[in-house]
Amino acid sequence: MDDRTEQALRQKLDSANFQRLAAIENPALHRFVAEAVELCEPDSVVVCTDSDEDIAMVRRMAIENSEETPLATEGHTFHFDGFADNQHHDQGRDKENTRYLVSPGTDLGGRLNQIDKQEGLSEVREFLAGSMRGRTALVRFFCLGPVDSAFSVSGVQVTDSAYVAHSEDLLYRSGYAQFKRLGDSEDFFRVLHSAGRLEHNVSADMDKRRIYIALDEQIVYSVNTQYAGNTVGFKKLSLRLAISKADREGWLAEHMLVVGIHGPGERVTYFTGAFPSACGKTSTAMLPGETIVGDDLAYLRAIDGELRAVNVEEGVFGIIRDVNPQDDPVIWQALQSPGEVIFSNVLVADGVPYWLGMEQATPGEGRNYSGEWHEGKTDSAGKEITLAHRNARYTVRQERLPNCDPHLQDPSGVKVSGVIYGGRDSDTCVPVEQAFDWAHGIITKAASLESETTAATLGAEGVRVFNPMSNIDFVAIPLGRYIENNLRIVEQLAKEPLIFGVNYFLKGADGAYLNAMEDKRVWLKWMELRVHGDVDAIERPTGLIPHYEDLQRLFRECLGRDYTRAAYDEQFELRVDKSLAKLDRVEAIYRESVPDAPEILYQIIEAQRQRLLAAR
Ligand code: SPV
Ligand code: MN
Repeated sequence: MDDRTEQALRQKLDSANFQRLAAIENPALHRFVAEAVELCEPDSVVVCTDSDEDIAMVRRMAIENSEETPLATEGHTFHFDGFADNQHHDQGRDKENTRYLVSPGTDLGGRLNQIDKQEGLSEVREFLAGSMRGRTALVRFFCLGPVDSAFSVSGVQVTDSAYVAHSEDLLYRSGYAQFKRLGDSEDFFRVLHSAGRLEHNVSADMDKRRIYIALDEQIVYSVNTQYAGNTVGFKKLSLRLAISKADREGWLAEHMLVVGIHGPGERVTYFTGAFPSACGKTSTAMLPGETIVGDDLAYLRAIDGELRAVNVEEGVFGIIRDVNPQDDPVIWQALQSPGEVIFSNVLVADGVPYWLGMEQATPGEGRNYSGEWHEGKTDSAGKEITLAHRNARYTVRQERLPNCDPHLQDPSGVKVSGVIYGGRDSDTCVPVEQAFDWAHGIITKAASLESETTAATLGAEGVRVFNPMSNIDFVAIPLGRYIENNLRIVEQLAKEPLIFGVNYFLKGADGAYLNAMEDKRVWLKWMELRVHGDVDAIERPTGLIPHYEDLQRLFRECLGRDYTRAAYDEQFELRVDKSLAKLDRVEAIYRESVPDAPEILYQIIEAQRQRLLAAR
């Protein structure tokens, strides 16, 4: 360690903590921590190892500093994020203020929110300067993906929020031991976070909320926010770093669940699935009777001719709204049982958490993110304050779930046989449809994905937006190149996985959903059978759809209920005009804003257009 670094560290780290950091012989790590400490000026720094005591200490700190408060059930705590009114709050990802720091001459494409590196750095450094005075900085080490595997990526976070660090302990594999094996490699993700000035334990300066990402240096800066999507650096912030790294190294980093679908006999077939936030991803990963590898982030690699996937995480930061015994029995059970769970932005009354859509009686008053809450409470603009936030969340370790897949920690991941893409689409796509082949699927299901916006990001809800691969917010490389990487991964595979499009949100003429939430169980079982060639399909201009009889049998077997021909006809109707309009919209976006879109994209779109016109 150079003198200057050592001097900076010795000022704030006592000898035990200094030794822990020095034991990782990595100059780039030492410099990163030293610079963070010099900039943010915490009173002290605690370096956490992988030990149970350190993890327990972080949890205790979160309670002692009142970022979290215990609930009645053992192990449960709650946390609130900032709230001024329904328009100004800290309870979703802030896309507006999440920017890439780019050097002059670098062009990431017009689509990405970017800022000149010098300008952005000086702004965020100004907000971070002295931000940790009076506080303890925590240094945490994590491994993204299973440890000791071709997929493993190392990450370090410096944060002054014990809630953030505690969340990370539930969500990620410990990585102190892995950092010790890194040698002097500079190839690791770095995240520097400060919650900034606090009022009532929440970030107060929301107007100075910034999340800035330096791709080349693999550093994320996050300040004046606590919402996990803006601060838990190894979630979406590192997904951006991972997409850039994967592009350089020839693999894929995706906003995807990984689930094992249990077919006839002992057969387990693995699928990955990309859905925008709050569009059924976690509940697909948690289907009753199936097993979950991951619910949010996956790394995929071609290994020995197979597409293999791992969960980047080992915990779930899930949307709690609509979790009820009927629709999400596994999660419901975990949220009712003792054991570590963090509830965020729920209503609390007498030590019990409540949320929207839980389908239980809820109290007329209690405490929520707006302070003391009572039914009918409004914000300063006269808008209703709901009892819990629509993007309220729970954080839980996956191994606590009875449906956790045995391959969660498998260093070689699971073999992917099918890939699913789904958005929130009220009027165009059928509930389930197989693509003709990989390229057709990547272009018409993945790269053409559109979805109506939700509460998971700040801003208006219900607006149809273009969201290729459900990854638009995180694609840190030119979009055409990213699509090309997805197209080309199959060149290394002995057999192409099947691609499916799903739509859980189709509505009828009366505006009501045409499907129940549980219907997705049937769609997944059908896909599983398709992978193995156990059922036939009907060819249409947009792909291959199920035969009525197969679905009728699966509805009976999986859900114990009848599925009528009339329901099938309505759900699987070919909406020619809507499908054509979608092709036009998508093509226009590529022509206007994706200069490096591959030519094959236009060819596949045009061929689909011609098939639709012929069908009409
Ligand atoms: C999402 O919004 O897609 C999430 C939660 O999974 S977070 O990205 O952490 O906000
Ligand atoms: Mn997500």
